[in-house]
Amino acid sequence: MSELRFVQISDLHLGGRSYPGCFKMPPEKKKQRESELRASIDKLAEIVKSTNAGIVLIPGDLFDRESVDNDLVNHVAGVFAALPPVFITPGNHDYTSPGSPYSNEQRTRRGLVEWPENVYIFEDEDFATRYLPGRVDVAVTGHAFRANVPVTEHRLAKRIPRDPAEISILLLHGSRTQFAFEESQKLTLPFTAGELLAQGFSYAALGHYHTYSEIVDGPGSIRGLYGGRPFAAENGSDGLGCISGVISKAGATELERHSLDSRKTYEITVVCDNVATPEEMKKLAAKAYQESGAGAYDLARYNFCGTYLPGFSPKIDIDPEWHFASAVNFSHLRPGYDLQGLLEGADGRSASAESLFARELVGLIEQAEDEEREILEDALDYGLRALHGLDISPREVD
Ligand SMILES: [Mn+2]
Repeated sequence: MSELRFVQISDLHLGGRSYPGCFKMPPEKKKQRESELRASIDKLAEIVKSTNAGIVLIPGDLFDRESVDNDLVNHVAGVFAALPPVFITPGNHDYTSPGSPYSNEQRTRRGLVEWPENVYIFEDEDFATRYLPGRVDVAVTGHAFRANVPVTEHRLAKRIPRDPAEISILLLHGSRTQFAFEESQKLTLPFTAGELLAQGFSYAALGHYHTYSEIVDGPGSIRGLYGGRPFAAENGSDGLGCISGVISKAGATELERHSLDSRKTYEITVVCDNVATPEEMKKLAAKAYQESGAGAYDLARYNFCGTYLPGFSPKIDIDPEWHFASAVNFSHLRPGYDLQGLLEGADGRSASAESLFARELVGLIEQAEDEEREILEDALDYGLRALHGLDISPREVD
């Protein structure tokens, strides 16, 4: 039975303004981080060699945008030249266009090096199939985004025409609909696990979603896989690196994850119970920091939750000495109003506007469900803040 060792990576978003894992950081650190991410390409090449892979699969978003630095593109092309065949499906971020880093026109105009012959970049929206050089038993089918415009059609609902091969690989950048609401990425090129499995590919390398997930068929073979985001991210998730494994006509086996990001990410929860000043918040953050075990080399996201007493804007900065970079999320922090007191006060003759407003909103909240309920809870929060003369700028929401 034919077998093929592979390495899969996608969604690196190289050259992104704030992604990957750049957090908000001063220019010097940003430069350092960018050079680390560039070095991860060399690390990837070492993994491809040490795992003895015969193919590299990149299902999209290798680059973050059209106007990525020449140096970075040339570096990637140079490193890839020393690898076994590399197949790339341009995603919604690194779509093919006259201005794309994959474009031949740009190559001469911008001074980019030529993409090496062992790198196969799919160029059309329609699926196309190429045989792996030297292997008539392996065919790779892929497609390309041609703009960052969401594709809504279920393109896997119809059978993808392709040449036959013992091992058939699909490279797809799109949204498995079952997870659409868990992911912040745009819904594009939607498909269901059933539609993918019905295509009968040996294996599908999937990109676009930033969390790891597998698609398994009836007998339990891995038929598709999102490798996830390779680098640490501002939402507190660790980088997932790249995946190596073996593909046969029965699916993928021997899957192994290889880290590419030497920095760990910590998600740190800071529970507030009617805090009254920024100083109190800072003390709680310091305690959470000490208990977290996260250090100066690490990346950290602080999630504040619980309640604060109205009268100040509950926002603080994290000490830049604590971590290489940090992010702060205040969106789960709620004002600790005496809501019960306000509701009781709504009955009297001298009911305040605040009490009447609270009663009205609480009545609506009790009748509402799901998203509408959340909106009304926010309305109550913003409204009470406004009545207290507090900051009502929109909160960061997940
Ligand atoms: Mn994408």
